[in-house]
Amino acid sequence: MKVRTFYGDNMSAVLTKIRYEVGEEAVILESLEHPTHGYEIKVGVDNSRELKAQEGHTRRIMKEQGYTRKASEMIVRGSGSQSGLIESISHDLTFESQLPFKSKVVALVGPTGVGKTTTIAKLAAQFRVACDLTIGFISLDTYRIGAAHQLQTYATLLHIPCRILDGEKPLEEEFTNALHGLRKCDLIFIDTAGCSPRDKERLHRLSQQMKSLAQMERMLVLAAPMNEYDLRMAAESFDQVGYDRVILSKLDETGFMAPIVNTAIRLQKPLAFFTTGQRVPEDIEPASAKRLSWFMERKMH
Ligand SMILES: Nc1nc2c(ncn2[C@@H]2O[C@H](COP(=O)(O)OP(=O)(O)O)[C@@H](O)[C@H]2O)c(=O)[nH]1
Ligand SMILES: [Mg+2]
Repeated sequence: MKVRTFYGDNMSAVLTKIRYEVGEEAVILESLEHPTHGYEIKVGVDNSRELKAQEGHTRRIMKEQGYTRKASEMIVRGSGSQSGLIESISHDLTFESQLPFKSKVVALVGPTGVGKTTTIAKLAAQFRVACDLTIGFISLDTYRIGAAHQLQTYATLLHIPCRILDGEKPLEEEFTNALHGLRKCDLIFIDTAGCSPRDKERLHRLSQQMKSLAQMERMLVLAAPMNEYDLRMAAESFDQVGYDRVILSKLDETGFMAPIVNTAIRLQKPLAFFTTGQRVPEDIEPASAKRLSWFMERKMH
């Protein structure tokens, strides 16, 4: 219920005003003579219909923008203020960007072109400075000519040791050797080959590789500009590979946040980092409800 205050020369003038503006639904809460305004009456107004209409309006916009019912509920619950939306997002999604990683070895997995290699370079550069860690790279991406070279280039620029596995040799042995070579590092990032969610054979191979290798934390990278169908396919496919946390990339590239927000809610995994551009190492930040709400609000109005 909303409280409104009316003034007038006398009681009957105020009541006429109330009847005219609010109608019969007004409930008188307080009525008194006012020292300067003549007469004052406070009334309670049932605004549930107004609120329902507002809510319906917000829900309609959310639906038009492609948000699922669960995501719309999250937004409607938090509508009205930015802090409300942040609270509502924090209720439905988990954010875990803090160090240390769950393991000394961290692999980034995900579809092709989402930004895995670039994100590894950003993370390495940031953590090396912020946490004074010695970092190493291992590339499992031996499918594409030049893919490992990209990681190697970043490694050279950042003065980070980098091992590229030979795709022709037994993987486990190669990997053990690479780990041994990097044994003095505090943190090792593994770059993996991008896998199309439709390429079942390669996905199976990647999941076998991941299982056979040393204990590691896996982070799934998903790009915000991907469409809902591809995001859903990727999430389902990479379930078989397994992952602990999620990185949302390329948030700078789209104002259409519904697909990535729907997916984040569906995944039920903690969000770790957001990437927001091509610059290495600047364009990466810890994932947070506040920043996600900012990206979502950019489009909502
Ligand atoms: N706009 C934008 N581009 C990005 C971002 N992250 C990566 N990229 C670009 O996406 C392209 C693919 O990145 P790459 O790291 O090779 O993807 P990978 O195949 O998953 O390893 C490159 O041109 C990157 O510069 C980001 O956050 N925003
Ligand atoms: Mg790559």
